[in-house]
Amino acid sequence: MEKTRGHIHPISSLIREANQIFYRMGFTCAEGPLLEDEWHNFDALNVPKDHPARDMQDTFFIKDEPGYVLRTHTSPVQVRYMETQMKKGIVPPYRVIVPGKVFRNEATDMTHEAEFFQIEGLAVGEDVTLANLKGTLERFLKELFKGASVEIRFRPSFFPFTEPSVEVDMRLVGANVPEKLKDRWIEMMGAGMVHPDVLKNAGVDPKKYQGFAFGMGLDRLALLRWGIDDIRLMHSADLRFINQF
Ligand code: 2NL
Repeated sequence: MEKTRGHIHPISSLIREANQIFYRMGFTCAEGPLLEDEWHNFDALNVPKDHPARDMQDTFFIKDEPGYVLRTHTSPVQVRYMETQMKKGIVPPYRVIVPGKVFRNEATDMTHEAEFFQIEGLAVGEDVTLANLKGTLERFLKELFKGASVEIRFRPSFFPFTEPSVEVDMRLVGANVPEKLKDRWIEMMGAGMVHPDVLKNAGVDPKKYQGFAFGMGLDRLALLRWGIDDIRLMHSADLRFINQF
């Protein structure tokens, strides 16, 4: 009889690969709760009380636990990481990545799911710059898309928790690049320098330290990594799809 064996889901495989690449650059990996308090998910991150992201449409509030939400990003884990280091008496420099599931109270369609995976990163130190951010992301994408030559560019953007904020675009050039991606700029993630108030809220002295941070959706990254064209396959549990990995 034919032997069958399990396969690693592309998202899990990406998390493992990203962990390894960032580990080689001195990052550790952190995890945190899916059920968060509003302080860690919003206030500490400089997200105003009247910010649209807090709206009923975007956030799952917990009816029986006022003040708690399903985390809308993994950033609260980085805030917790900084707080914990401080309590242990450990000062920067440190670098951490946080892969994990996040939740948005949105209508679902072919490109949107209410739960999805993100990976965020944070580096804090006495002389951390936007150039360090660019070098780190370039190295990450080059190792992830090995075989292709990878270019990245920053465009100005806005997030409440970073200043300045950027969108990071990537362009793949080379023989092994799927035709659809070849020579095209693709938006990959958001990033920036950690807002001084966010450092302060997490117990880090913003006069002494700076940080960079970035966040990206893993589903889209997986589509690009393996040239998959329909995001819905990712969570379809269709073995014809999963057996290819
Ligand atoms: C996106 C953008 C981003 C961050 C995440 C972050 C975390 C801390 C402080 C400051 Cl603790 N920033 N995270 C920063 C910029 C962008 O994500 O589009 N993600 C899918």
